[in-house]
Amino acid sequence: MTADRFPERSAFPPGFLFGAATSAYQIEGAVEQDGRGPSWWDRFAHTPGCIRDGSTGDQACEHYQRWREDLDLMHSLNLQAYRFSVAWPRVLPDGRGRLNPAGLDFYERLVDGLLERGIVPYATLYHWDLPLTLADAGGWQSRDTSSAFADYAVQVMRRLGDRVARWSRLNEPRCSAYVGHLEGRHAPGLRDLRATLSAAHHLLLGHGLAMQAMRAESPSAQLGIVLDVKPYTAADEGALHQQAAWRADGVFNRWFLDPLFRAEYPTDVLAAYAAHMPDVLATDLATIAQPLDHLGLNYYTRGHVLHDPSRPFPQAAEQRVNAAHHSTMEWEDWPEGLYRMLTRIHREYAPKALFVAENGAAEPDRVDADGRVRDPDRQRYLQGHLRACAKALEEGVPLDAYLVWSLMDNFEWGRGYTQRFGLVHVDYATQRRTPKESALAYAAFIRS
Ligand code: IFM
Repeated sequence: MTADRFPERSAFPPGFLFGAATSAYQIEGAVEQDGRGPSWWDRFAHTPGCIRDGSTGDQACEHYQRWREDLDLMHSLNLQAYRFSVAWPRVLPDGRGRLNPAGLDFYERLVDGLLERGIVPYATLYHWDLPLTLADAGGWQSRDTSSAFADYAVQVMRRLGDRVARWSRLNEPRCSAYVGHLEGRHAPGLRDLRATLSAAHHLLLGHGLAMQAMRAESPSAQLGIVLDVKPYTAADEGALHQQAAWRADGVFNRWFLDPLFRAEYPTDVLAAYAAHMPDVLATDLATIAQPLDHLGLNYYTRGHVLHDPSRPFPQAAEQRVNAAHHSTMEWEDWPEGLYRMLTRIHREYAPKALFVAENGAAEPDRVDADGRVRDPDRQRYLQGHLRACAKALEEGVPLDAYLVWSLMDNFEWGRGYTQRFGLVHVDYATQRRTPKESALAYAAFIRS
């Protein structure tokens, strides 16, 4: 796939939206302002040794104070849609019960500000900032958290349901479960397979319960979920390596797609995990597999793997493809994978509508003496992935939006501020925003 120019704008149907995405803890700051309660990310980030550069999201991009300026910036970049997340602890400081009106007021101002500027609001209800009270009561390992999530979702829906175009309940349940409970790199920092599978199940259950509650509250709302997806290729043609790639696909992709679309866990992975599974009640899978109005995909890179029996299931070791460009996250730029995931998910799971909820690259950006931020690798990355979208559209995939991760540089979780994913550069000392060259090129492409 040629990746050195934008596709023709006419490759995208009328009504297709181009925009950008962020999440609350990564940009808002103001963690103690206006009645926000603590989340497990506040505690995790403040625990010595958990964040690579010792930073926290306490201040982040000060978006809580600077949201007007940020909306103007989006408008100046011709963005047509903006995906943000609602911080659960801003709305319900204890996770359930007492509502914090100031928290909802903030998101209401944000949504109204987007609409005034002609930008379509996409809201995510959970992008990893679980209220600390719920974390201390078992977090996602407890079924109670799933029902607390549904109650919270309805509260937000009541206030903003008439103005948000698209609701996603969860962002990347895989990442919440695996990176937080098995790899220990995200809150709550565990390394335990049983905890991981329990969290994954209760996240999905929370999604299903929230779907039911939100549908009952507002039958016409557009409801979905955002999954991170990753194609796995075998670094060697041998059957053992192909099988390893399929197993890795099972853990990363099918473990979430199958329950959501088929009301079942994939049997091959389930066989390997059986001894560590939480209680799955008879009705759980039907609750999880509510019909979705849309599915958001976060795509960054592929996994290129070799069979490695010395590792735990899925016994797959990732290999670096040396010739390819890699971002500062060490992620390979491989647009073909986005095309493959879009067409495969359309073919095998047939969601009514698909959108790219996140796609982007972290690069070693800096502001040059002339005030410009030159980021040709990000521009190439975006061009290649937009071309992948155009190719998928040509083949009938019902794709209707593409959102860059991220609007601006921000707190990259366990890596702190060491990674710059933004279309807009943020100088954290002054909070000065500078659109990068890729942002200007993206803006010109959108307008063209
Ligand atoms: O920054 C994250 C985001 O919060 C979720 N998806 C992946 C991004 C890059 O790591």
